[in-house]
Amino acid sequence: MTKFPKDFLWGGATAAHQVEGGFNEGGKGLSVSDVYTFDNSLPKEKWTDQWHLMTHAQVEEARNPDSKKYYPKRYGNDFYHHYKEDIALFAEMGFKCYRTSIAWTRIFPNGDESTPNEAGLAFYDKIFDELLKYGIEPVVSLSHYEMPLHLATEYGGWPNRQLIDFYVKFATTVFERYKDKVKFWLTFNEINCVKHHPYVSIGVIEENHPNIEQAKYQGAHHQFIASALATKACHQIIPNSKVGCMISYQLLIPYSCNPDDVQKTVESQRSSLFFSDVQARGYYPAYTKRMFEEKGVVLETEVGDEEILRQYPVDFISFSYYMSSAISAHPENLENAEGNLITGGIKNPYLPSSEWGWQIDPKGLRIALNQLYDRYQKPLFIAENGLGAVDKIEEDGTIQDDYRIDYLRQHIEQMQEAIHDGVDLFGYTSWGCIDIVSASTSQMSKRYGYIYVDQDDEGNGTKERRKKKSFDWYKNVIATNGEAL
Ligand code: BGP
Repeated sequence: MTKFPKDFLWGGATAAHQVEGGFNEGGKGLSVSDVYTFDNSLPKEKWTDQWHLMTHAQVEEARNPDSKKYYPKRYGNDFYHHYKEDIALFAEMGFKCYRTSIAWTRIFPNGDESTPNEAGLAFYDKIFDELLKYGIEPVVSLSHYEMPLHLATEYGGWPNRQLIDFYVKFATTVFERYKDKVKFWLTFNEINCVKHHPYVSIGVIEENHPNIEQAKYQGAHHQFIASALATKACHQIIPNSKVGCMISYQLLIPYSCNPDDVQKTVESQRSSLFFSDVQARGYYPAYTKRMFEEKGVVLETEVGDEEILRQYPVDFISFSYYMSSAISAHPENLENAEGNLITGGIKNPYLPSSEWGWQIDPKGLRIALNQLYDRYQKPLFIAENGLGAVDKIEEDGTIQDDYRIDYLRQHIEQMQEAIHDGVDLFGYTSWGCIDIVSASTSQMSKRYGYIYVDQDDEGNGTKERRKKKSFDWYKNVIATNGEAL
């Protein structure tokens, strides 16, 4: 079996808003994720609607300190107070890198201040120093669904071009502060998720938004410019830095060989890769014109935008991979097919699903790696991959998460196949290396970690950390550089 490169970056991933807690400590302001509410008691058919909306009413309730509603993202797993213990556990597993994000609102609480919050900067100094003490490389996302709420409510989020300056100010502030500690940076987490999580870039979305597609792509244009300017600044401030884009990648498969299914699948996959196309190639692809016509999008750009995009593309492509989905052009004609509630596609009868309906397709990862490498010819980094599952504590106190080991083993085997195919893959950070709050459902019970955290969906628990069976398994994977699976 093919060996992994000797300096392969094995590690784990989290995000500030899902792991840290301390939402109102150290001068931190509220981000859109701190007020995002999700009612997971609703039937799964209602879940997608919730992802599309974040109303002013929800925001006002969340701002209300006396609100009785529980906002799990604010509490994470309390990494804010447990980071030394947690990073020591990552080091025990032998992590070569650790991916997380800097909460924008710890550095600029409202996002439009002229001077940064020193307490926030000092917090991440401590995190990065702790990581480097063990020789663990930080891989840092600048914005992981964590736009300051103030920029959403007072400026309308990314559709407002002023956000470019606020973001570049934030980026250059942290590049300067951490230039001797961090060299791997990701500009926006899952930048293509604005398609189904518009609150992450637009912020407050009422049901009757005048033109949501225009807002999504105008906001994306400003993010593309911001990403390019951040890439420029990063290379100037941190000479040996590497900047990546980050997309959510679902392999899309035609449900049948009907040419209509094939065409719809090609269009759907391309509409998702549109975001990495612009960031990695440095220009809008030829298919943009027709795609925007069909969506009713007319971009407002400024002189110089094209040049900025062309001059400062990203250095590498990072992506999350959890699942694949089958696409049918005529789902209404399918008698016994079952809809995939998560992706809006069709359930693939050849694949198992997780308890949350995510279709498990390890072979799809090999296809994804080859497709992305063929498309961009830039180094690849898997920034997220993992299995959200309900873990059970046995009588003897152990957690036998063989299902998670199987999931990860199968995906790592496909990474080896892709490397054998010639793909330049330089790192892998499995998602949720420690139990954290789910982004889409706000549940703690959707556990991904090698480390169990005693906390339930309402935030109750001792926060005690406990190694699962997968902890020693992954430790051995890293120790043998992927040979022992
Ligand atoms: C990705 C996000 C991560 C993480 C992951 C798992 O879309 O980038 O933040 O949340 O999905 O999804 P979930 O937490 O909803 O199970």
